[in-house]
Amino acid sequence: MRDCTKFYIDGQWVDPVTENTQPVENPATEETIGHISFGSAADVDKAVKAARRAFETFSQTSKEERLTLLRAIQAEIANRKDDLALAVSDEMGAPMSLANGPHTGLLAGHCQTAIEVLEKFEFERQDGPTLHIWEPIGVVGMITPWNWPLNQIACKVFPALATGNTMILKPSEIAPFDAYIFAEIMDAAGVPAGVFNLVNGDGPGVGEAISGHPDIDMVSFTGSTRAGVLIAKNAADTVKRVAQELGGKSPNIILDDSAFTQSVMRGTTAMMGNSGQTCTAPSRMLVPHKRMEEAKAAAKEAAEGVIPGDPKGNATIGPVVSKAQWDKIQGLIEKGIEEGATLVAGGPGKPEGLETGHYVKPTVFADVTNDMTIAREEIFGPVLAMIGYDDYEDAIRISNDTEYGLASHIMGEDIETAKKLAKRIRAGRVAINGGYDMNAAFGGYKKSGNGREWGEWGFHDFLEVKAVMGHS
Ligand code: TXE
Repeated sequence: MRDCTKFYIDGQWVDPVTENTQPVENPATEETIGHISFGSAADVDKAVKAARRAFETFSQTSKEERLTLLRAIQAEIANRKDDLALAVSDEMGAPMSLANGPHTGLLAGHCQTAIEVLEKFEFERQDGPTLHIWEPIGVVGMITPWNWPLNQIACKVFPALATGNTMILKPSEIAPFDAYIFAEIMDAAGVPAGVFNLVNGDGPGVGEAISGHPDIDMVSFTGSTRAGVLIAKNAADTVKRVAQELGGKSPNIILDDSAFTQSVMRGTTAMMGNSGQTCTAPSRMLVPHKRMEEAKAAAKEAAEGVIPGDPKGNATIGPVVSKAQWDKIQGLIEKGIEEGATLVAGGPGKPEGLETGHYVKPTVFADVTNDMTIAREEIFGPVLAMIGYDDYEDAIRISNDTEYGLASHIMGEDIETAKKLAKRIRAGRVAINGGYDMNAAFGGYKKSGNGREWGEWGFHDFLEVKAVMGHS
């Protein structure tokens, strides 16, 4: 049993101001696997005071001092990699291969990127008569979700630390154990007291205390558009900076000249990865109308090759994170059938033999039109919607006909055509033929959010710019 009921504040493991112990479930077994405390505004206040005190000195540290710190954290991450992977698998149901691979790999990757960016980053620049200085924004509140829990912590903590900020992290109450180990890593690496603080709890209890706190300068949030809007509203009175990484409904345009069967299969498998719980998931596959039948066959084969099951076994995907998510996904699968989409693979209910655990059948819908609910709402489960298009113009129109704009994908041989199309998509990212880069900007247009994470882009999110004039 993991009992992680303390908070990490001012370099100490402390009890919550008011005891409020809550269970945490393993979504694969539906058993309680441990406990955390839900904090309150009083705990947030303690953490803010510690972070504010620490900011006085930490903001004045040199780049070299912060590089030394990041390298010490990097070494501790390597020491605790197995513990982190097991925690992620236990709390959100990720197969061990995924937990040992991308989940922990992204944490280490963002740490390495922050080191490389910091080595080169110039915090001062003379522009004609003006000296521009980049300074840390101050105390940052970080609110993170459960779907890529380590990645989302890494995207915020490392650039914030590299640029001299202090912080309070509230991880998801659904998947909090990896964050607990992360706090142990920060402690073991010698992060000065008050620079990094961890307070657990839910949105209304701790999240709102963070977004509304008058002495927090910025809130960096990843999660649902629903919560992102509430956070921005609650933050408005204190005029703090709000960075939001929210939902997505990403198009994946399969061009006629792509290696068609392979592209459809790859896109289908990618949709199912992490049980579909990825904000950049290629959830709307756009295929030429005339090739819909071919696409159906390829997608069906790929979906049937995705094996849901025990995360500690050889399954390709685990369960989804909670009963609430399972219910939401089932409702949307039912809606797809009701609204007339063709069910090609999967469907409602649990996969055979997996009655315990929040397992979802890898599901593919074809002949979907872009006005159907399954084409508009973020399902956040292993459910693909295949939509037909007539020509490039139609593909672009459908791609942009969404309230989201986080990611998009294009598969095609002619790179010049793919690049032309990429420029017309209203989204923060376009991956051509699966392109991927840890230094590429990550963030959304429209209701997918504000601000940019990853690489140097993430540094700017946590910096103020000061102009000093009249000195030369
Ligand atoms: O997210 P919430 P939920 C989407 C996805 C999913 C849906 C619901 O579609 O099905 O959101 O997931 C904290 N003030 N994404 O309900 O509620 C909460 O405690 C401050 C997309 O689990 O957004 C947790 O730490 N904080 C997404 C975090 O917000 C609040 C990742 C995320 O929880 C709050 C996850 C409030 N009022 C879900 N309410 C992505 N962009 O990757 C909640 N929280």
